[in-house]
Amino acid sequence: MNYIHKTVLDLKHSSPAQTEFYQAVEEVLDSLEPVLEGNSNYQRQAIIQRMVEPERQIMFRVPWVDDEGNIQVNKGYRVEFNSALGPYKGGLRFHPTVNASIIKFLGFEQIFKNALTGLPIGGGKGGANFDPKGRSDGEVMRFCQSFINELYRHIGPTTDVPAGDIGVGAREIGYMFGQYKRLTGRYEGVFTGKSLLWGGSLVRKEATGYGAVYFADYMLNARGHSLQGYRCLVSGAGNVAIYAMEKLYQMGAIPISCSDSSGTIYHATGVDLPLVKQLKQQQRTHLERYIEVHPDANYTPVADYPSDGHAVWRYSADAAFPCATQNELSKTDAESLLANGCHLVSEGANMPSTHEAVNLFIAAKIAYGPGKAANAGGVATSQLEMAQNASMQNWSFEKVDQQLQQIMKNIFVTASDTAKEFGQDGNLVTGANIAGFRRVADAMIEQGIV
Ligand code: NDP
Ligand code: 2IT
Repeated sequence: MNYIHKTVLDLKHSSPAQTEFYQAVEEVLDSLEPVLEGNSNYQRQAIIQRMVEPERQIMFRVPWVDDEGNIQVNKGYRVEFNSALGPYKGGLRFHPTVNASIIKFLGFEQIFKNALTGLPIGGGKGGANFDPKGRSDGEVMRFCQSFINELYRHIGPTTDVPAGDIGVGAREIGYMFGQYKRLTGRYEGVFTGKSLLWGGSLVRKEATGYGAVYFADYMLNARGHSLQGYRCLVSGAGNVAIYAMEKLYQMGAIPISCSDSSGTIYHATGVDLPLVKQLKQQQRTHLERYIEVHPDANYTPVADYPSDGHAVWRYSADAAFPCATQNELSKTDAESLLANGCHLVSEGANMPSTHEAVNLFIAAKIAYGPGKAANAGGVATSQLEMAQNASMQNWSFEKVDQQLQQIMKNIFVTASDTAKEFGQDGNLVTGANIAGFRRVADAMIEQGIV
């Protein structure tokens, strides 16, 4: 369609060299053709052009001093993408690969993901090209303080509420909250993913991984199956992957792999989750150490990965849960998964499958839950944390977990009903994109040209 094609072309001129951002935009816009054709008002209102341009983008210098006394300089970002549905909400990523394209793709995805939760949250994302690996707690603290010395003036509990993402967990949120409090003198719910000691919510830590597994189970239930006995490939060994594996075990499935930036573990009898938690959460070390304890497991270092993809997806399994990072599942990986009998993919990570891989899953009609639907449990539980902070309450684990399950179910039903409405039964990419889009677009129209 001309309108969509022209918007993407204009974007490539106005925001050059942002490959991941174009990928995320094209995936959403491709799905919107039927809804745009059926409603000329969206085009008259220039909704697409307005949606692909962030409301505000902040880029800033983050200088800090390392343990040797050297001055280090990183680049910080916060992209406040869309506030039609509520305050900007989305995580912060600290990883050496962070750049404007990565933050914009994540912020763009976040708009539709947050809309799908049905909760009052807009979309935003931020981060820095800082690598916390190998840094002392003191260095991480000084970096976080410097990051907040600029960011504090842009965020607030009713304006923009950051949380964690890759490289940002409870430790980093603690240091950032402390500095925000010192600078503003205010003790308020400006971050989510906080420690349970001072304003965090039960289940937030587990929510993204648990949510991706609940979503998988709802997809299977609709096809007359359940996760019981499923052998599952998981990638990643961070916050999302660990709690996805925990929930898989609780639901009677068996996670047989995990990975990190150094390599992939395959353990046919089931991943030793307490060991992975110890290696990654406490020792902050590489997964290679896993085979010292379990010589029967297989470890593939990154150097030995296939040139056209990732070692983790070349094993045989019933289901796959990509939970590490973007574009970690290639076309060849998807072909290998399908050839080996995989019939369920639930994305804990953001945009982990390439566009070609997604198309193969859709064409094969397997149960495929795109990230913006399947991993929305994290941000949804962040909103439950905001609700508890605002009402000065602490809800029980069971109460939050029940709400998380209900939200994941609603997302599945909404995406699946919307797919059906547009004649694409079972295509949750189309369903999720259109359902998220309609909610945001209609709110934007009602709020005028702003
Ligand atoms: P963590 O930092 O806790 O873990 C990330 C994991 O992925 C680590 O095992 C890391 O390896 C690995 N990894 C990260 N980047 C790469 C890379 N470029 N190549 C290979 N491995 C990599 O992050 P999260 O678990 O929080 O996030 C994982 C994914 O889930 C991301 O896509 C994130 O955007 C998404 N997500 C996170 C949510 C949350 O609530 N945290 C919510 C929704 C989505 P290593 O340990 O070696 O660094
Ligand atoms: O990608 C995501 O949804 C997140 N990193 C979580 C965002 C949040 O605000 O909890």
